[in-house]
Amino acid sequence: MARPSASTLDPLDLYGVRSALTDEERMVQDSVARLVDEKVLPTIQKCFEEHRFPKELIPELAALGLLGSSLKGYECAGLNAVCYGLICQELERGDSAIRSFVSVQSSLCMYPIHAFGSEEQKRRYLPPMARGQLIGCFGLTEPHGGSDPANMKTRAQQRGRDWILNGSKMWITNGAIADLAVVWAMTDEGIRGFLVDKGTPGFDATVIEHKFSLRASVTSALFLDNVVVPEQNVLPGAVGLKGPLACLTQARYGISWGVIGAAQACLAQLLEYTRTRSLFGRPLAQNQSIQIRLAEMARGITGAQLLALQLARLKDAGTLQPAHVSLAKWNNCRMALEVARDCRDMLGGAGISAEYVPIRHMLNLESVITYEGTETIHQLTIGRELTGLNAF
Ligand code: TGC
Ligand code: FAD
Repeated sequence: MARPSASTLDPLDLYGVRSALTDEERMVQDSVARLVDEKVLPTIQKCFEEHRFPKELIPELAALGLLGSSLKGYECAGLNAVCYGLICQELERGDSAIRSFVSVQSSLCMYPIHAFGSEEQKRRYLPPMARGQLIGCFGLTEPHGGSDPANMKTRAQQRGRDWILNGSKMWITNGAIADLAVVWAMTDEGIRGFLVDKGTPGFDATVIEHKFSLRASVTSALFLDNVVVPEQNVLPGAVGLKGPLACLTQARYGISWGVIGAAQACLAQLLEYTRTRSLFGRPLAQNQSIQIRLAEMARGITGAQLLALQLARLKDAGTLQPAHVSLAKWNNCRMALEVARDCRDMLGGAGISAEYVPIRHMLNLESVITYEGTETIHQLTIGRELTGLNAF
């Protein structure tokens, strides 16, 4: 017989991580959650089906201060690392595409300008980017192999006070809707970052169609054919692979939190489904094997939450290392993907229907576990940290 649970625990937050948050952090989480409930969830499945990024959300994201939210000055909100994590978590509860948009704008475009840009570049680009009036994209990956960006073929050669860029970039989020591309190119001194404005002659961005994943996000290829970039558009503070990798650390941090939201969305729907669906004369949720699978999900989500919270503490303390982020990105993406896949399975045939969220999250997470460093790249980063031996 079913025994009603006396538990007051939140199934999506078993260890009460929310109670460890400050009032400000809770307020940020609640305001983003409201935006997701009211503006993202009602339309996102249709956007996914139509292969369309909901550009109309950009002013709403900007109005809440979600673009460049952890940067200080230049009209940015200057929030702490926990807040940035919670923003990503709530947005990805809606869809990875929305979190991707905010990750790219904040961590991959505004961050390098803030960290490595001249004062003039910061003043020119950051305020309109925070307002959502200027959209950025980040071009690091190339068609011949994204895992090894040190081997990039895109070249920048100095000619007087200008630089001439030639090459191509692949799988670039926001590419075709961006007003600005942060393009990383090899120079005689090493890799450098270039701010390429939309409309610069020789620069083109084309949409990659027919994706099965992140269908509500714009993914593009970038082409650079003798593109002239003035010296004033070169990031002065970044020379070498360290520059783009530092941006990836910021974005991977956000992903480590974000994917928790996707897993929570799947589990929430599954708990309801297994409670109300009756098979063999009892609720599906009253079978041991189903409960074990649900418990596994709660274990995964709880572990990921605690990991993310400690990651935030390290980030705010200024002691965050790339290996910390690699462990969290690997663990949390793997956890979320497995939760989404298992939820899809427990929904039976309904699991392939657009009426339920797990299949959309599952398909999105196939990208999330690949981009910002594949699972293997993060495992090898931890391996290198543990052994001191480079296996790349
Ligand atoms: P390696 O010798 O390890 O490093 C070169 C220099 O960089 C430093 N470094 C880092 N700095 C900051 N953050 C990190 N995460 C860093 N990792 C390394 C390192 O200390 C060194 O500094 P120095 O002073 O000695 O020069 O370089 P490697 O060539 O061996 O490569 C290492 C490896 C494989 C880990 C790196 O290439 C890598 O991470 N590959 C994966 C590439 C990747 O993640 N691409 C992502 C593209 S962007 C994207 O996917 C956006 S999706 C956005 C969305 O829609 O949300
Ligand atoms: P490859 O590097 O060719 O890897 C292929 C396989 O080989 C992988 O399984 C990998 O794990 C494995 N592998 C690689 N090296 C080793 C090794 N040493 N040992 C064992 N196995 C190995 N990039 C950007 O620059 N900007 C963006 O905005 C951006 N957005 C993206 C959006 C989407 C939807 C996607 C799918 C990708 C995006 N990317 C972006 C690119 C992404 O970062 C790359 O896809 C990723 O880094 C992997 O590169 P690759 O696809 O070329 O695969």
